[in-house]
Amino acid sequence: MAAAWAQWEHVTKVDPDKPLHDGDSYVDIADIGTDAIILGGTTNVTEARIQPILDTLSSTEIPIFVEPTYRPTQSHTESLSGYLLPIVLNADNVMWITGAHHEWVRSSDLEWDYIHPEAYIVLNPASSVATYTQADCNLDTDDVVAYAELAEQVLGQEIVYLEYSGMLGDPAVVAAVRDALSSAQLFYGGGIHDYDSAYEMAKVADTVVVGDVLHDAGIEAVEETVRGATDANHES
Ligand code: 1GP
Repeated sequence: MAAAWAQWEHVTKVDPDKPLHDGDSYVDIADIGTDAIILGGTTNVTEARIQPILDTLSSTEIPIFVEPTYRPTQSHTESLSGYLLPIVLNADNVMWITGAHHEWVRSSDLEWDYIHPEAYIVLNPASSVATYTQADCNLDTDDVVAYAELAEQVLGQEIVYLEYSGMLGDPAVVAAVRDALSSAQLFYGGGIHDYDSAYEMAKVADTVVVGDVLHDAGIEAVEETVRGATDANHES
């Protein structure tokens, strides 16, 4: 069976720590053509914050995954498709490579069918995720490509995630990474805020992830990014 994310072109990342834009509701996100919702953020992605959002989305069909900052023990519910567990390959703090994960595995029985790792490469030194994980973002294209190959060929990762959170990345780096991957799905996230930025990054990544613009500008702006990603993937 193909992985859930194999057909994802556009994903909306909802930060449970940030309010939605005025007048928006979670349910509306399901209708804009985005392929999945990821509930994720650098901190406070806790069960207490996640559960009410899952409850609100229970009437929708859209796949919903959580990038937890808590031990992912919540049993599978109808509205939750699974967990995506970030491993930050260029973190200086081992906590974000295997540390927290080791703790979680050690302290409970996890439902592995619903837990999928993502190999993150964090590339915006000014982002809170870079600060939090003490990521070494001083990487040239060859360094980034090497991390991606390491993820796929050595660590067997099925998702490689180029994380520029808060800034638009370099499409040449993204293209170089995609060229180097054989079958891993390349997620790109960071700074996508309109049709053009979504189009540009969807041309070089398999899946674009749109986050902050949802909270800052609202669902209509995210819908524009869906159009950009769709056109990039489907124009002849
Ligand atoms: C963040 O990759 C996502 O984890 C999206 O980034 O918030 O900059 O859109 P933005």
